[in-house]
Amino acid sequence: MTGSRVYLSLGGNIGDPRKSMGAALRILDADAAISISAVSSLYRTPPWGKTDQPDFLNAAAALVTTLSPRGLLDLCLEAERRLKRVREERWGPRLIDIDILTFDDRTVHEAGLDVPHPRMTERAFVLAPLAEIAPDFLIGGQTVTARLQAIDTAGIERLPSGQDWWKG
Ligand code: A4P
Ligand code: MG
Repeated sequence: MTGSRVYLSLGGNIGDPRKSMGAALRILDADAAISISAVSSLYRTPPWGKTDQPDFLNAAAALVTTLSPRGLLDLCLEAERRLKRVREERWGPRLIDIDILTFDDRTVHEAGLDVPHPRMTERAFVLAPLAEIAPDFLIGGQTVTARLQAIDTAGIERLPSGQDWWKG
C-alpha cells in the first residue's frame, strides 16, 4: 500500500491489555485504508504521571494509511470505544489507549488532535517500544534512540512476546 507512514503508541493497565491492544491492532489492520507494517514487542512499564496505579503494558506500531490524520484518529477512537474503554481521570487506569505519535512529517494542531504527540519525547513508555521498530526515525532532528538515551527508563522491561503477539 502507498500512503502516509504513521507511528502509533498503545497502552493499557486494566483488564487484559495484551488482548485489548492486539484486538485494536487487528481492527485497524482489517480496515481497507490501513496496513500495519511493524509492531514492537510488549513492554511492562511503571505508571507515568499518576503513579498509584498498576503497571502498564505498552507497545508501538508502524502503519501505512491512505486516511487523513483526522480519519485515522476517528478510527482509533472507534476501536477504543468498541473495546469499551472507560474514560475517567486524566492519566488514570485504562483498558486501551491509542495515540498517534507521528504522521509522515506533518504537524497538526486541530481541536482534539495534536501531531506529533506533544508529550511523546518525555515518555520512555512511548520511546522504548518505538526504538525497537524505528531506532533511526528522526523526531525534531534527533533519532528515537538518542531521545530514549536522554530520558529515564528505570523499571521498563521488554517482555519476550516477540512481534507477532497481536495477531491473536
Ligand atoms: N488527541 C489529541 N492528539 C492526539 C493524538 N496525537 N493521538 C486527543 C491520539 N489522541 C489525541 O485522549 C484524549 C483525547 O486526546 C482524544 O480523544 C483525542 O481527541 P486521552 O488518551 O484520554 O488523553 P489523556 O489521557 O487525558 O492525556 P494524554 O496525555 O494523551 O495521556 P496519554 O498520553 O494517553 O497517557 N504510563 C505508562 N507507563 N504507560 C502508559 O501507556 N498512559 C497514560 C495516559 C498515563 N501514564 C502511562 C500511560
Ligand atoms: Mg492518549
